[in-house]
Amino acid sequence: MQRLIPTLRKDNVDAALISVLHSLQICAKEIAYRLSQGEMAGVLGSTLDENIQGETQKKLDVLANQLLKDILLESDFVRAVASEEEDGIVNGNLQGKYLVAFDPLDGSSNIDINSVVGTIFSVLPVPANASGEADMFLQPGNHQVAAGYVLYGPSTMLVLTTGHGVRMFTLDQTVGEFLLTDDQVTIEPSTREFAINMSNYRHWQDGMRRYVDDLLQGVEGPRGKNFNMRWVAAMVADVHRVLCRGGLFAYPWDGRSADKPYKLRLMYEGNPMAWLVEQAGGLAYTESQRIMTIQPTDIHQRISVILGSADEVKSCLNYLESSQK
Ligand code: AFP
Repeated sequence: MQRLIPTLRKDNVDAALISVLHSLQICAKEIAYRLSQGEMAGVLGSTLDENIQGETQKKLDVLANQLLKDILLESDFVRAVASEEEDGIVNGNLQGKYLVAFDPLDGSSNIDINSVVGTIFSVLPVPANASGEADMFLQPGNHQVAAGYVLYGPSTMLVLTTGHGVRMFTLDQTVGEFLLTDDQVTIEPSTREFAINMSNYRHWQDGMRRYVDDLLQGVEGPRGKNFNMRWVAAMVADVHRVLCRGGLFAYPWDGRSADKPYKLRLMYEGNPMAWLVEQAGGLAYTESQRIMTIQPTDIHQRISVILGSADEVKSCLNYLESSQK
């Protein structure tokens, strides 16, 4: 089985970008090891600090963030990083060609129940006349040069695109290498599975409620087929399932609090997942726009997300559109 770096070389990926992805795989192996130590690593539980988004940080969030920062900023090719756990960007090498945005541990509330978590990342080119400020990162998702995630589950997997389709690598613990285990991930257009946090039902728009109502009616309803539902509460795991066997994943607009109508972050959740899903033949939208075309206004911007099997995403968007009329 092929290792990560030779696979990237075969795809003619720029040597500097390969080096950045190599740094990311070093971080992934270290984070995977710490997670596998569980309670014994002495890192579980809350630090009692809050990150800039008002969420309690877990010790492993802090540790993963620090590791990613330290290793990426050591690279000659990384100009700056942006993290879910950092208010502003952190500058690295002034000559670096790339910017890396990441969520160090997505689904971190799963850590204390020994469940699946992941690291999501997005690599962007440094724009011309780079300011050294956060605005360097404010590029739409279709500027990404690499995107992916590491899933820390029963096995550790790296799922990656550089624009040559989606590849899945599995960490072989015996040799400490990510080996290519699926070289052409594809998402079937139709599905019978959806993922959404149903407890928010009463806060959704009418169109989203009507869409889910019809899914729940199964063969007796207008969709004429039964649907299954899954929710891991870590985007990385829910999107991984969609990449493996299709499905629709949604975290839509909701009216719980006027100042926070969206949950997921554009730069290090929406964009990288959108590119992976599109590269695998699926679709990734907000209620009204292809995610990859959104012009970001803030590195921590939140958006709604509807992604997965193409026919099902279209169907969901039709419900939303017709309820606007
Ligand atoms: P945390 O990383 O803060 O735990 O959040 C994970 C997440 O942003 C995303 O990965 C999940 O899809 C979503 O939250 C789960 O949200 P619910 O709390 O509504 O289940």
